Parts: sequence; C-alpha cells; structure tokens
Amino acid sequence: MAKASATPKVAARRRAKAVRPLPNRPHRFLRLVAAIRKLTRRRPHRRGLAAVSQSSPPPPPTSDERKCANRPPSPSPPPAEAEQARHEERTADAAAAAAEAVAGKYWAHRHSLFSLYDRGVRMDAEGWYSATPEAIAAAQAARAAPAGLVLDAFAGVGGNSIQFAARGCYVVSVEIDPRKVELARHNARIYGVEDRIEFVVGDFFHLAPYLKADLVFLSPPWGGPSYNQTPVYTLDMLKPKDGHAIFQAAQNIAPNIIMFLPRNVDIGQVEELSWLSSPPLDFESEESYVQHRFKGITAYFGDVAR
Ligand code: MGP
Ligand code: SAH
Repeated sequence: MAKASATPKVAARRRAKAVRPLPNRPHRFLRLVAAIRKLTRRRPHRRGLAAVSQSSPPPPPTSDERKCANRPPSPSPPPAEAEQARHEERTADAAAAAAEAVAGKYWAHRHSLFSLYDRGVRMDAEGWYSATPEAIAAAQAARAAPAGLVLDAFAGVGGNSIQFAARGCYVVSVEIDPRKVELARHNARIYGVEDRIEFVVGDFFHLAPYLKADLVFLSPPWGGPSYNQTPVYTLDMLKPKDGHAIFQAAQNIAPNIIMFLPRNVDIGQVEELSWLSSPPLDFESEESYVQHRFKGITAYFGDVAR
C-alpha cells in the first residue's frame, strides 16, 4: 500500500496520469444538472428527493395538506407546530453537539480541515469529525481530470467537492441533510468555486440510477468517531448501507471510483470490491496523512488507480 501526503511533486505526477474526461463538457454537466433538477422537482416533498435550490419556492400544498390546514383545533399542537418544535429541538441538539466538537480536538484541526477557515467556513457537529482534511482532499482530487464530471455522493460540508472544483472539475454534490448542503454551498463560495458545483439535497441511493459521471467519490458515514474502537473495521460497518451496496451503486454511475475509508479498514475486503466488475477494475490503496498523522485510507478503482 502506498503512503501519500500531498506534495506538489506528487500532485504533478498524478496530473500526468489523470483520467481523460468524457467529451462534451460542460454541456454534459449542464444536461445532468437539468435532469437532476427535473427529478428533484417532480417529487419535492420526499426527504430522499428534496428540492435542490436554496431559492426554489416551497411546493404548493397538496390536497391532503389543504385538508390538514382546515381541520378543527385539537388539544395537541397542530402538525406544523409540532414539526417546528421537533426541528428546533434537533437544531438545539446539533448546536450543542457542534459546540462540544469545537471545544474538543477538532478546533485545533480547523485549518487542516479548511485552510480558509478564518474567512468564515461553517461546520456542524458531523462536519467537524467527518470533513476530509484539505491536503488529503486535494491529493484525491488531483487524480481526476480537469473538466471531468465528478459525483460526490456523500458531500457533507463540502471538503471534497470544493477540492474537485478547485482542480477544475464539474461537481455534482449529493447530500441528504439540507442544512449541510447550505453549509457546503457557503463554504464553496468562500473558496470561489460555487459555480462549478451543483448541490443536490437527496439520497444518493435514490438518485444513483439516474446519474452518470466520469468519477464517483465516496466518503460515506463511518458510524461516528467511535469507528476506531474496533481493531478491524469491516465494510458492513459503513452507513447508511454496507460497502458493497455503496460501491455497486457507484459502479453504475462511473468507471472510476475513489473511496475514503477508516485507517483500520479490512483492506482485503476493499480490494475485493474491484472484483465486482468483470474484468476486475484496477485497484490501488494508499495511506492518507496530514502532517505525519495517519488519517484514513484512500482506495482508487479504475483508471484513477496507478
Ligand atoms: P478521527 O480518527 O476521528 O480523527 O478522524 P483523528 O484526529 O485522526 O483522531 P485521533 O485518533 O488522532 O485523535 C480522522 C479523519 O477521518 C477525519 O478528519 C475525517 O476526515 C475522517 N472521518 C472520521 N469519521 C468519524 C468519519 C466519518 O464518519 N465519515 C467520513 N467520511 N470520514 C470520517
Ligand atoms: N467528504 C465530506 C464528509 C462526508 S461525511 C466532507 O469532506 O465534508 C458523510 C455524509 O454523508 C454526511 O454528511 C451525511 O449526512 C451524508 N449522508 C448519509 N447518508 C446519505 C445518503 N443516503 N445520501 C447522501 N448523503 C448521505
């Protein structure tokens, strides 16, 4: 397994090996974006396929919603208020968790997560512990061809999407949590790459059958910071589905896949993913470091593997 840290020399070597993008970009990117917009508009109130754009107006009430609005008052709070109360509770919980995270080790890492942190980068609790450190995200992005079309399937607060866009890729960033999408959009603006990223609030597994790209980037949830409590991390521990299901969904989208995985992952299992294709995909794994600290394993499948 290779050991990698992001030096300009390595980045230059990687550029030479970069995967050639499919032709017709950016038109293909725009067509894909139009398709996603259509898809997400058609079913605007399903969590898995929520509306994409911050500026989209809320959908008109359905006949059921209108019936709800006309119901006589009941002793329990009306659904909208109860939902609002639940939302506020969740927001307060998230804010408390974020404050806790900030007070801990993550605050010390803020500039390695985002070098422009002081310009106003925003995070939430999960973002603090799962954003890919910038040097690692930049090294991963260096494998993609400039102007290639990248799908970031679990985009979080934007750590990877921003680096792919900074390298000149067009990026479709899928993230299930709408609040994170707003954070990612804000962070991309700070890095000046917002116009190369299409943000989609949605469930990757619902959207996957409709998507095509040159490269899929996968950094799914690992199950929280306790992922390293086990000596060997197996692919069934990934969330929200096991590693095979995640990889298979990605395989139908692009011939090149990059996965960012825990440092204690069972590397044999990861290599086996390449056998899901016939003939097997080229495979390479490397240890990803930030300032000599081992942070995770990056696995490359397809032409992006050396
Ligand atoms: P870590 O091991 O929690 O932190 O995460 P650190 O500082 O290396 O731990 P310590 O043992 O040195 O104290 C290391 C890196 O893994 C983070 O910066 C994230 O990039 C990534 N990471 C961690 N988690 C828990 C997740 C996760 O759930 N999902 C994803 N995609 N990445 C994660
Ligand atoms: N690479 C990101 C961090 C990703 S953390 C960064 O650098 O910022 C994993 C993310 O996957 C979380 O933000 C979580 O909300 C999201 N997620 C979980 N299930 C998902 C699904 N089914 N579809 C899309 N995103 C999902």
